[in-house]
Amino acid sequence: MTKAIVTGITGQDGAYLAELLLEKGYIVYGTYRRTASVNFWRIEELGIAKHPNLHLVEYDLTDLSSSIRLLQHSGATEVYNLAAQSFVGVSFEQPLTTAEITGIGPVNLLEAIRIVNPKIRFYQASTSEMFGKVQAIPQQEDTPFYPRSPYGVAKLYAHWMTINYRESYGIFGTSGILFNHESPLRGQEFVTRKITDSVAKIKLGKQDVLELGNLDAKRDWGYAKDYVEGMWRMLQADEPDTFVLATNRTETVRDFVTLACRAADITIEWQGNGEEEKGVDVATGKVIVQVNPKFYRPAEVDLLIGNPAKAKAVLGWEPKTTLEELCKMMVEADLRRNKAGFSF
Ligand code: NDP
Ligand code: GDR
Repeated sequence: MTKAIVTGITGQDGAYLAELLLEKGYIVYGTYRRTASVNFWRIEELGIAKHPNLHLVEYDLTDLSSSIRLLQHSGATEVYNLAAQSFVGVSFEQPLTTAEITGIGPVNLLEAIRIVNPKIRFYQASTSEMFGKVQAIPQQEDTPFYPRSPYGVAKLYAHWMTINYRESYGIFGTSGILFNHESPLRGQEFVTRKITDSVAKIKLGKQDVLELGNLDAKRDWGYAKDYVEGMWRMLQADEPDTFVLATNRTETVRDFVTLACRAADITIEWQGNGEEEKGVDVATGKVIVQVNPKFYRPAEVDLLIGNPAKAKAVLGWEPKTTLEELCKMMVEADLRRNKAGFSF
């Protein structure tokens, strides 16, 4: 049985990737951080927390010696590095922590691979945030990078280090440049899940208003479950490489709110502009969405749209889920959770 390490199993992608690998018959070593109250709600919701082939291992990406021990003790031949301080907004407040975890952290794993077993295959979770300020539309593997946040800069360092270990030491280091991907397991700090959870609460009378920042930002949103399949395919390829995963469709944050409202049977009308913009429930006349500048970022990534043609040609990967299906799935999950009296 193939053994794989998934760092960041308590996160959205870690949970879905672990589920996929277990379905494929892998033994999975899923890493989590020691915290006062560890949160396994995602792997519990997927029903894999007690799977006999899932080993949960305490681990911190910033620690070289524990990276070495993780590889030695597991005997894994595939490492998926999904761990990161992944919230762009927080990276402006905590740039150094973000650099240590998101930028330098992956190098601990690359060094550990070099020391323990250079044949181990390594996946680095790179990001469309590295493209940042628009240099070309759509963005693809050879588009110049221009990151616009400490998070994007840190990820770019880890991306180039993955390529550098590939070229310097022949390590199978692959970098997946993934555009935004969402799901019912998305963290509530990210805009799509913040929207779907709030729309569910508004629908159920548990919340009055949803406050958002920049409604004009455009993102290429896909479904996380489709994207973890792409990660796995990247490590089964003949050669290590760099691949973009995206849907090639972009929509504004405002459009996502409209879709979420539609999925909850609410018709929304937009009034005003900029910081004065409001979303009004047509049936009741109540303001349900308003802009709060506190959610704006010091520097914004205005427009992301990716071209996944290389992933299709080399890996046979394609996104399967439309934005409408994804948004509906998220709203329905949040309606269900909020009706049951909880929402993570
Ligand atoms: P999440 O924020 O949901 O998960 C991040 C995971 O990293 C959590 O399990 C977190 O643990 C863990 N982690 C954070 N710091 C450390 C550390 N010092 N040591 C070990 N583990 C740590 O992210 P996603 O699942 O959404 O994303 C997965 C990866 O893909 C991330 O690297 C992200 O930057 C990248 N990415 C994500 C995209 C997306 O749209 N989702 C797009 C492109 C890239 P804890 O629960 O303890 O905080
Ligand atoms: P992003 O995702 O920064 O693209 O990073 P996020 O959902 O946080 O923001 C998307 C866009 O929405 C705008 N926005 C708001 N964002 C948040 N979080 N909260 C708000 O209230 C709000 N209002 C407007 C943002 O300004 C932004 O333009 C995600 C993360 O998963 C990264 O780890 C990953 O690398 C990238 O996607 C690809």
